[in-house]
Amino acid sequence: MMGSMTHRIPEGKGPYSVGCTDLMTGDSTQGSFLRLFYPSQNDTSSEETIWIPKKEYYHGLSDFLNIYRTLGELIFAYYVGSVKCPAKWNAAFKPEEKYPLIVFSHGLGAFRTIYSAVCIEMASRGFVVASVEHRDQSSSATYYYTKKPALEAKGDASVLHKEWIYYRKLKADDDEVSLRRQQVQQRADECIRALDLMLNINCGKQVVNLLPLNFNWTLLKNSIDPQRIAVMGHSFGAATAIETLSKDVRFKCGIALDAWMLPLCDEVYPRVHQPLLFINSEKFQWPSNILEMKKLDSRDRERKMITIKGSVHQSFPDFTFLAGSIVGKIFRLKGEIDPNIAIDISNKASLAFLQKHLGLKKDFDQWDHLLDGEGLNVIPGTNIDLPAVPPQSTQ
Ligand code: 71H
Repeated sequence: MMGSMTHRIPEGKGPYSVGCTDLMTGDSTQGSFLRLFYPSQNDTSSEETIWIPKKEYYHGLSDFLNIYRTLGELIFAYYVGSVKCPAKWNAAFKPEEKYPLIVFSHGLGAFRTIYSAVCIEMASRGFVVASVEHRDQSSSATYYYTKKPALEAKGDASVLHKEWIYYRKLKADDDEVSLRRQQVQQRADECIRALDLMLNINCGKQVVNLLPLNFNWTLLKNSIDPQRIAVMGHSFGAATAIETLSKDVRFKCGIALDAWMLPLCDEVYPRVHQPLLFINSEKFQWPSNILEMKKLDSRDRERKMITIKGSVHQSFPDFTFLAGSIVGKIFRLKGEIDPNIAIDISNKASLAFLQKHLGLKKDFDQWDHLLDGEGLNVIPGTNIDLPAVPPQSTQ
């Protein structure tokens, strides 16, 4: 059904081998936690990457989906416990080139590891991709380390203690808009911190990874092009990408996958000067959400919007590739379109847009037509009928 041999997360289609590692810095929630996908040296020794690395993520997903943790753990362990994503775990970074960087932001109830079909494709085309795990209580689960004084230890020794943060459900008297606005601020700050961290590594600063991994970070020195940085995200993560653009001009463009606009307030729209691409699914969107996207339109700013026919909100995260047709339909993890075709359209349109606005010298312009909504299974703009625009006063 889910983790069967026939259903796999697709491999990257570009020329680079893809490596994957995790990085956590700082002994508080103020640090960074990210999964890095990157062009790697051909490394036959290293193994593929475990897709969902800890059982706590199953518990968090269970909470998010309103199922009992013990039942959820059983189901997830059975169906996806052995799933790997097609990137070589801790393979050596491939230096001697300056790669553009993408900071990726996940959706509500998601976490850093479950957009690997997108992140791996980008890395296989020569991007370094930092997939952030947010600590704003919108992830199903995440963790950080704190310094706890070791009571038994003599002197002032302290030990690092793991703390889990789970998804915060809406309470009866919660104001969703104000909660999401608060969260999107923290999310954008986390994207910016991830950029700071990657640029420090690029400058050769030593990194202290709290995770006990063997990875040579010094190979990344001078391997990121600080002029070529993009931010990308899905749903709440797409709102995060937009908020991030408004806060930090080091990000040169953004890609919003099936954006959920509720977390954004009107004041951010005029502050977004960078080019922005909206890639929407056919089934998730509705008029008021599209109207919010339209508020970002301006004559002197590059805005593109396309819709992938037959796609659903879950066409962007990885579960769509693992579900069989029955489970896929019941949980709306799959639309009418083959998930591989849908993600190819999304990835190719993204690559074409990134080439244009980061000034890359690659062949991604072969997919320029997708940005105009031309081609099979894609439409320009939106499938959503919008209320007629009232006639503009000429006074
Ligand atoms: N929901 N990100 C969740 C309502 C629809 C769901 C997620 C259930 C996932 C399995 C079924 C959709 C929205 C809505 C903003 C957003 C991001 F594993 C994943 C977990 C989360 C993969 C992707 C995500 S989904 C998402 O930023 C936004 C508005 N959504 C969404 O939240 N309910 C609780 C029931 C309300 C809070 C489809 C669905 C899903 C099944 C699994 F079984 F395969 F794991 C995953």
